[in-house]
Amino acid sequence: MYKEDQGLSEKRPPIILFTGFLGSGKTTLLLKTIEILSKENKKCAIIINEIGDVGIDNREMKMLGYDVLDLFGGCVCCTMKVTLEVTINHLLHEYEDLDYILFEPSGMAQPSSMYPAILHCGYEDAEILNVFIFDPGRAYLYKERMNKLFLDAIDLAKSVVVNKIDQAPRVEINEAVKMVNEINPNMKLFKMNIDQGLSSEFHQFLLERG
Ligand SMILES: Nc1nc2c(ncn2[C@@H]2O[C@H](COP(=O)(O)OP(=O)(O)OP(=O)(O)O)[C@@H](O)[C@H]2O)c(=O)[nH]1
Ligand SMILES: [Mg+2]
Repeated sequence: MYKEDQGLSEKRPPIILFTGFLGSGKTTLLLKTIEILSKENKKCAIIINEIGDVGIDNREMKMLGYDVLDLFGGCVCCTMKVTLEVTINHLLHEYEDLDYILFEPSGMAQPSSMYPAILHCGYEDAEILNVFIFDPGRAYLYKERMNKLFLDAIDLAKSVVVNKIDQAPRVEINEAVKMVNEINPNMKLFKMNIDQGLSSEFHQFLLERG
């Protein structure tokens, strides 16, 4: 009712959700993504768990014209659902001309736990661009110790970025690709060294979803 009152029912900025386990490269990808999007004159808002954690300088980001909303208190999955919902609603009502919302949940958060809050803001699954960042050097860990978490995360992902290909031996990269393809053949897969920049295919993928 609130949304209709505000006349905001039609266009919502897609949410790009950067999921992936600790240290996989989420923040690096988020930062490169806003760089690309802002060059295309897209207006982005970023939601992250704790600014200090990810090394984003709030003042610097604000000077560049980005909105950084800090969800204090750590893990979104267990304690921050209400806050996430409030934050997204706030963005939708305060900034009507947003092109994208970028969100990096904590590396400990189960991606599926983010969905209820986002869907509650009126989003549909198709508007949530869930990008899972996968460090192939950790494939053994996902396979043996975190299988359930991994299956859920890949199953929900619209895209998987197999990252750090500069570090991983080819056999590990191939194994990582095989693992994700077996779980979710519908997602779009990219192999990248995010530190060096984003591939033009990924760039295109982002803009197509805008
Ligand atoms: N060699 C290499 N290092 C990378 C690549 N992408 C990211 N890194 C490095 O990996 C480290 C972790 O990257 P982050 O982007 O902070 O990872 P994160 O997933 O946000 O980490 P948490 O938020 O702590 O879970 C940083 O030192 C990055 O510079 C890559 O493609 N190759
Ligand atoms: Mg991070």
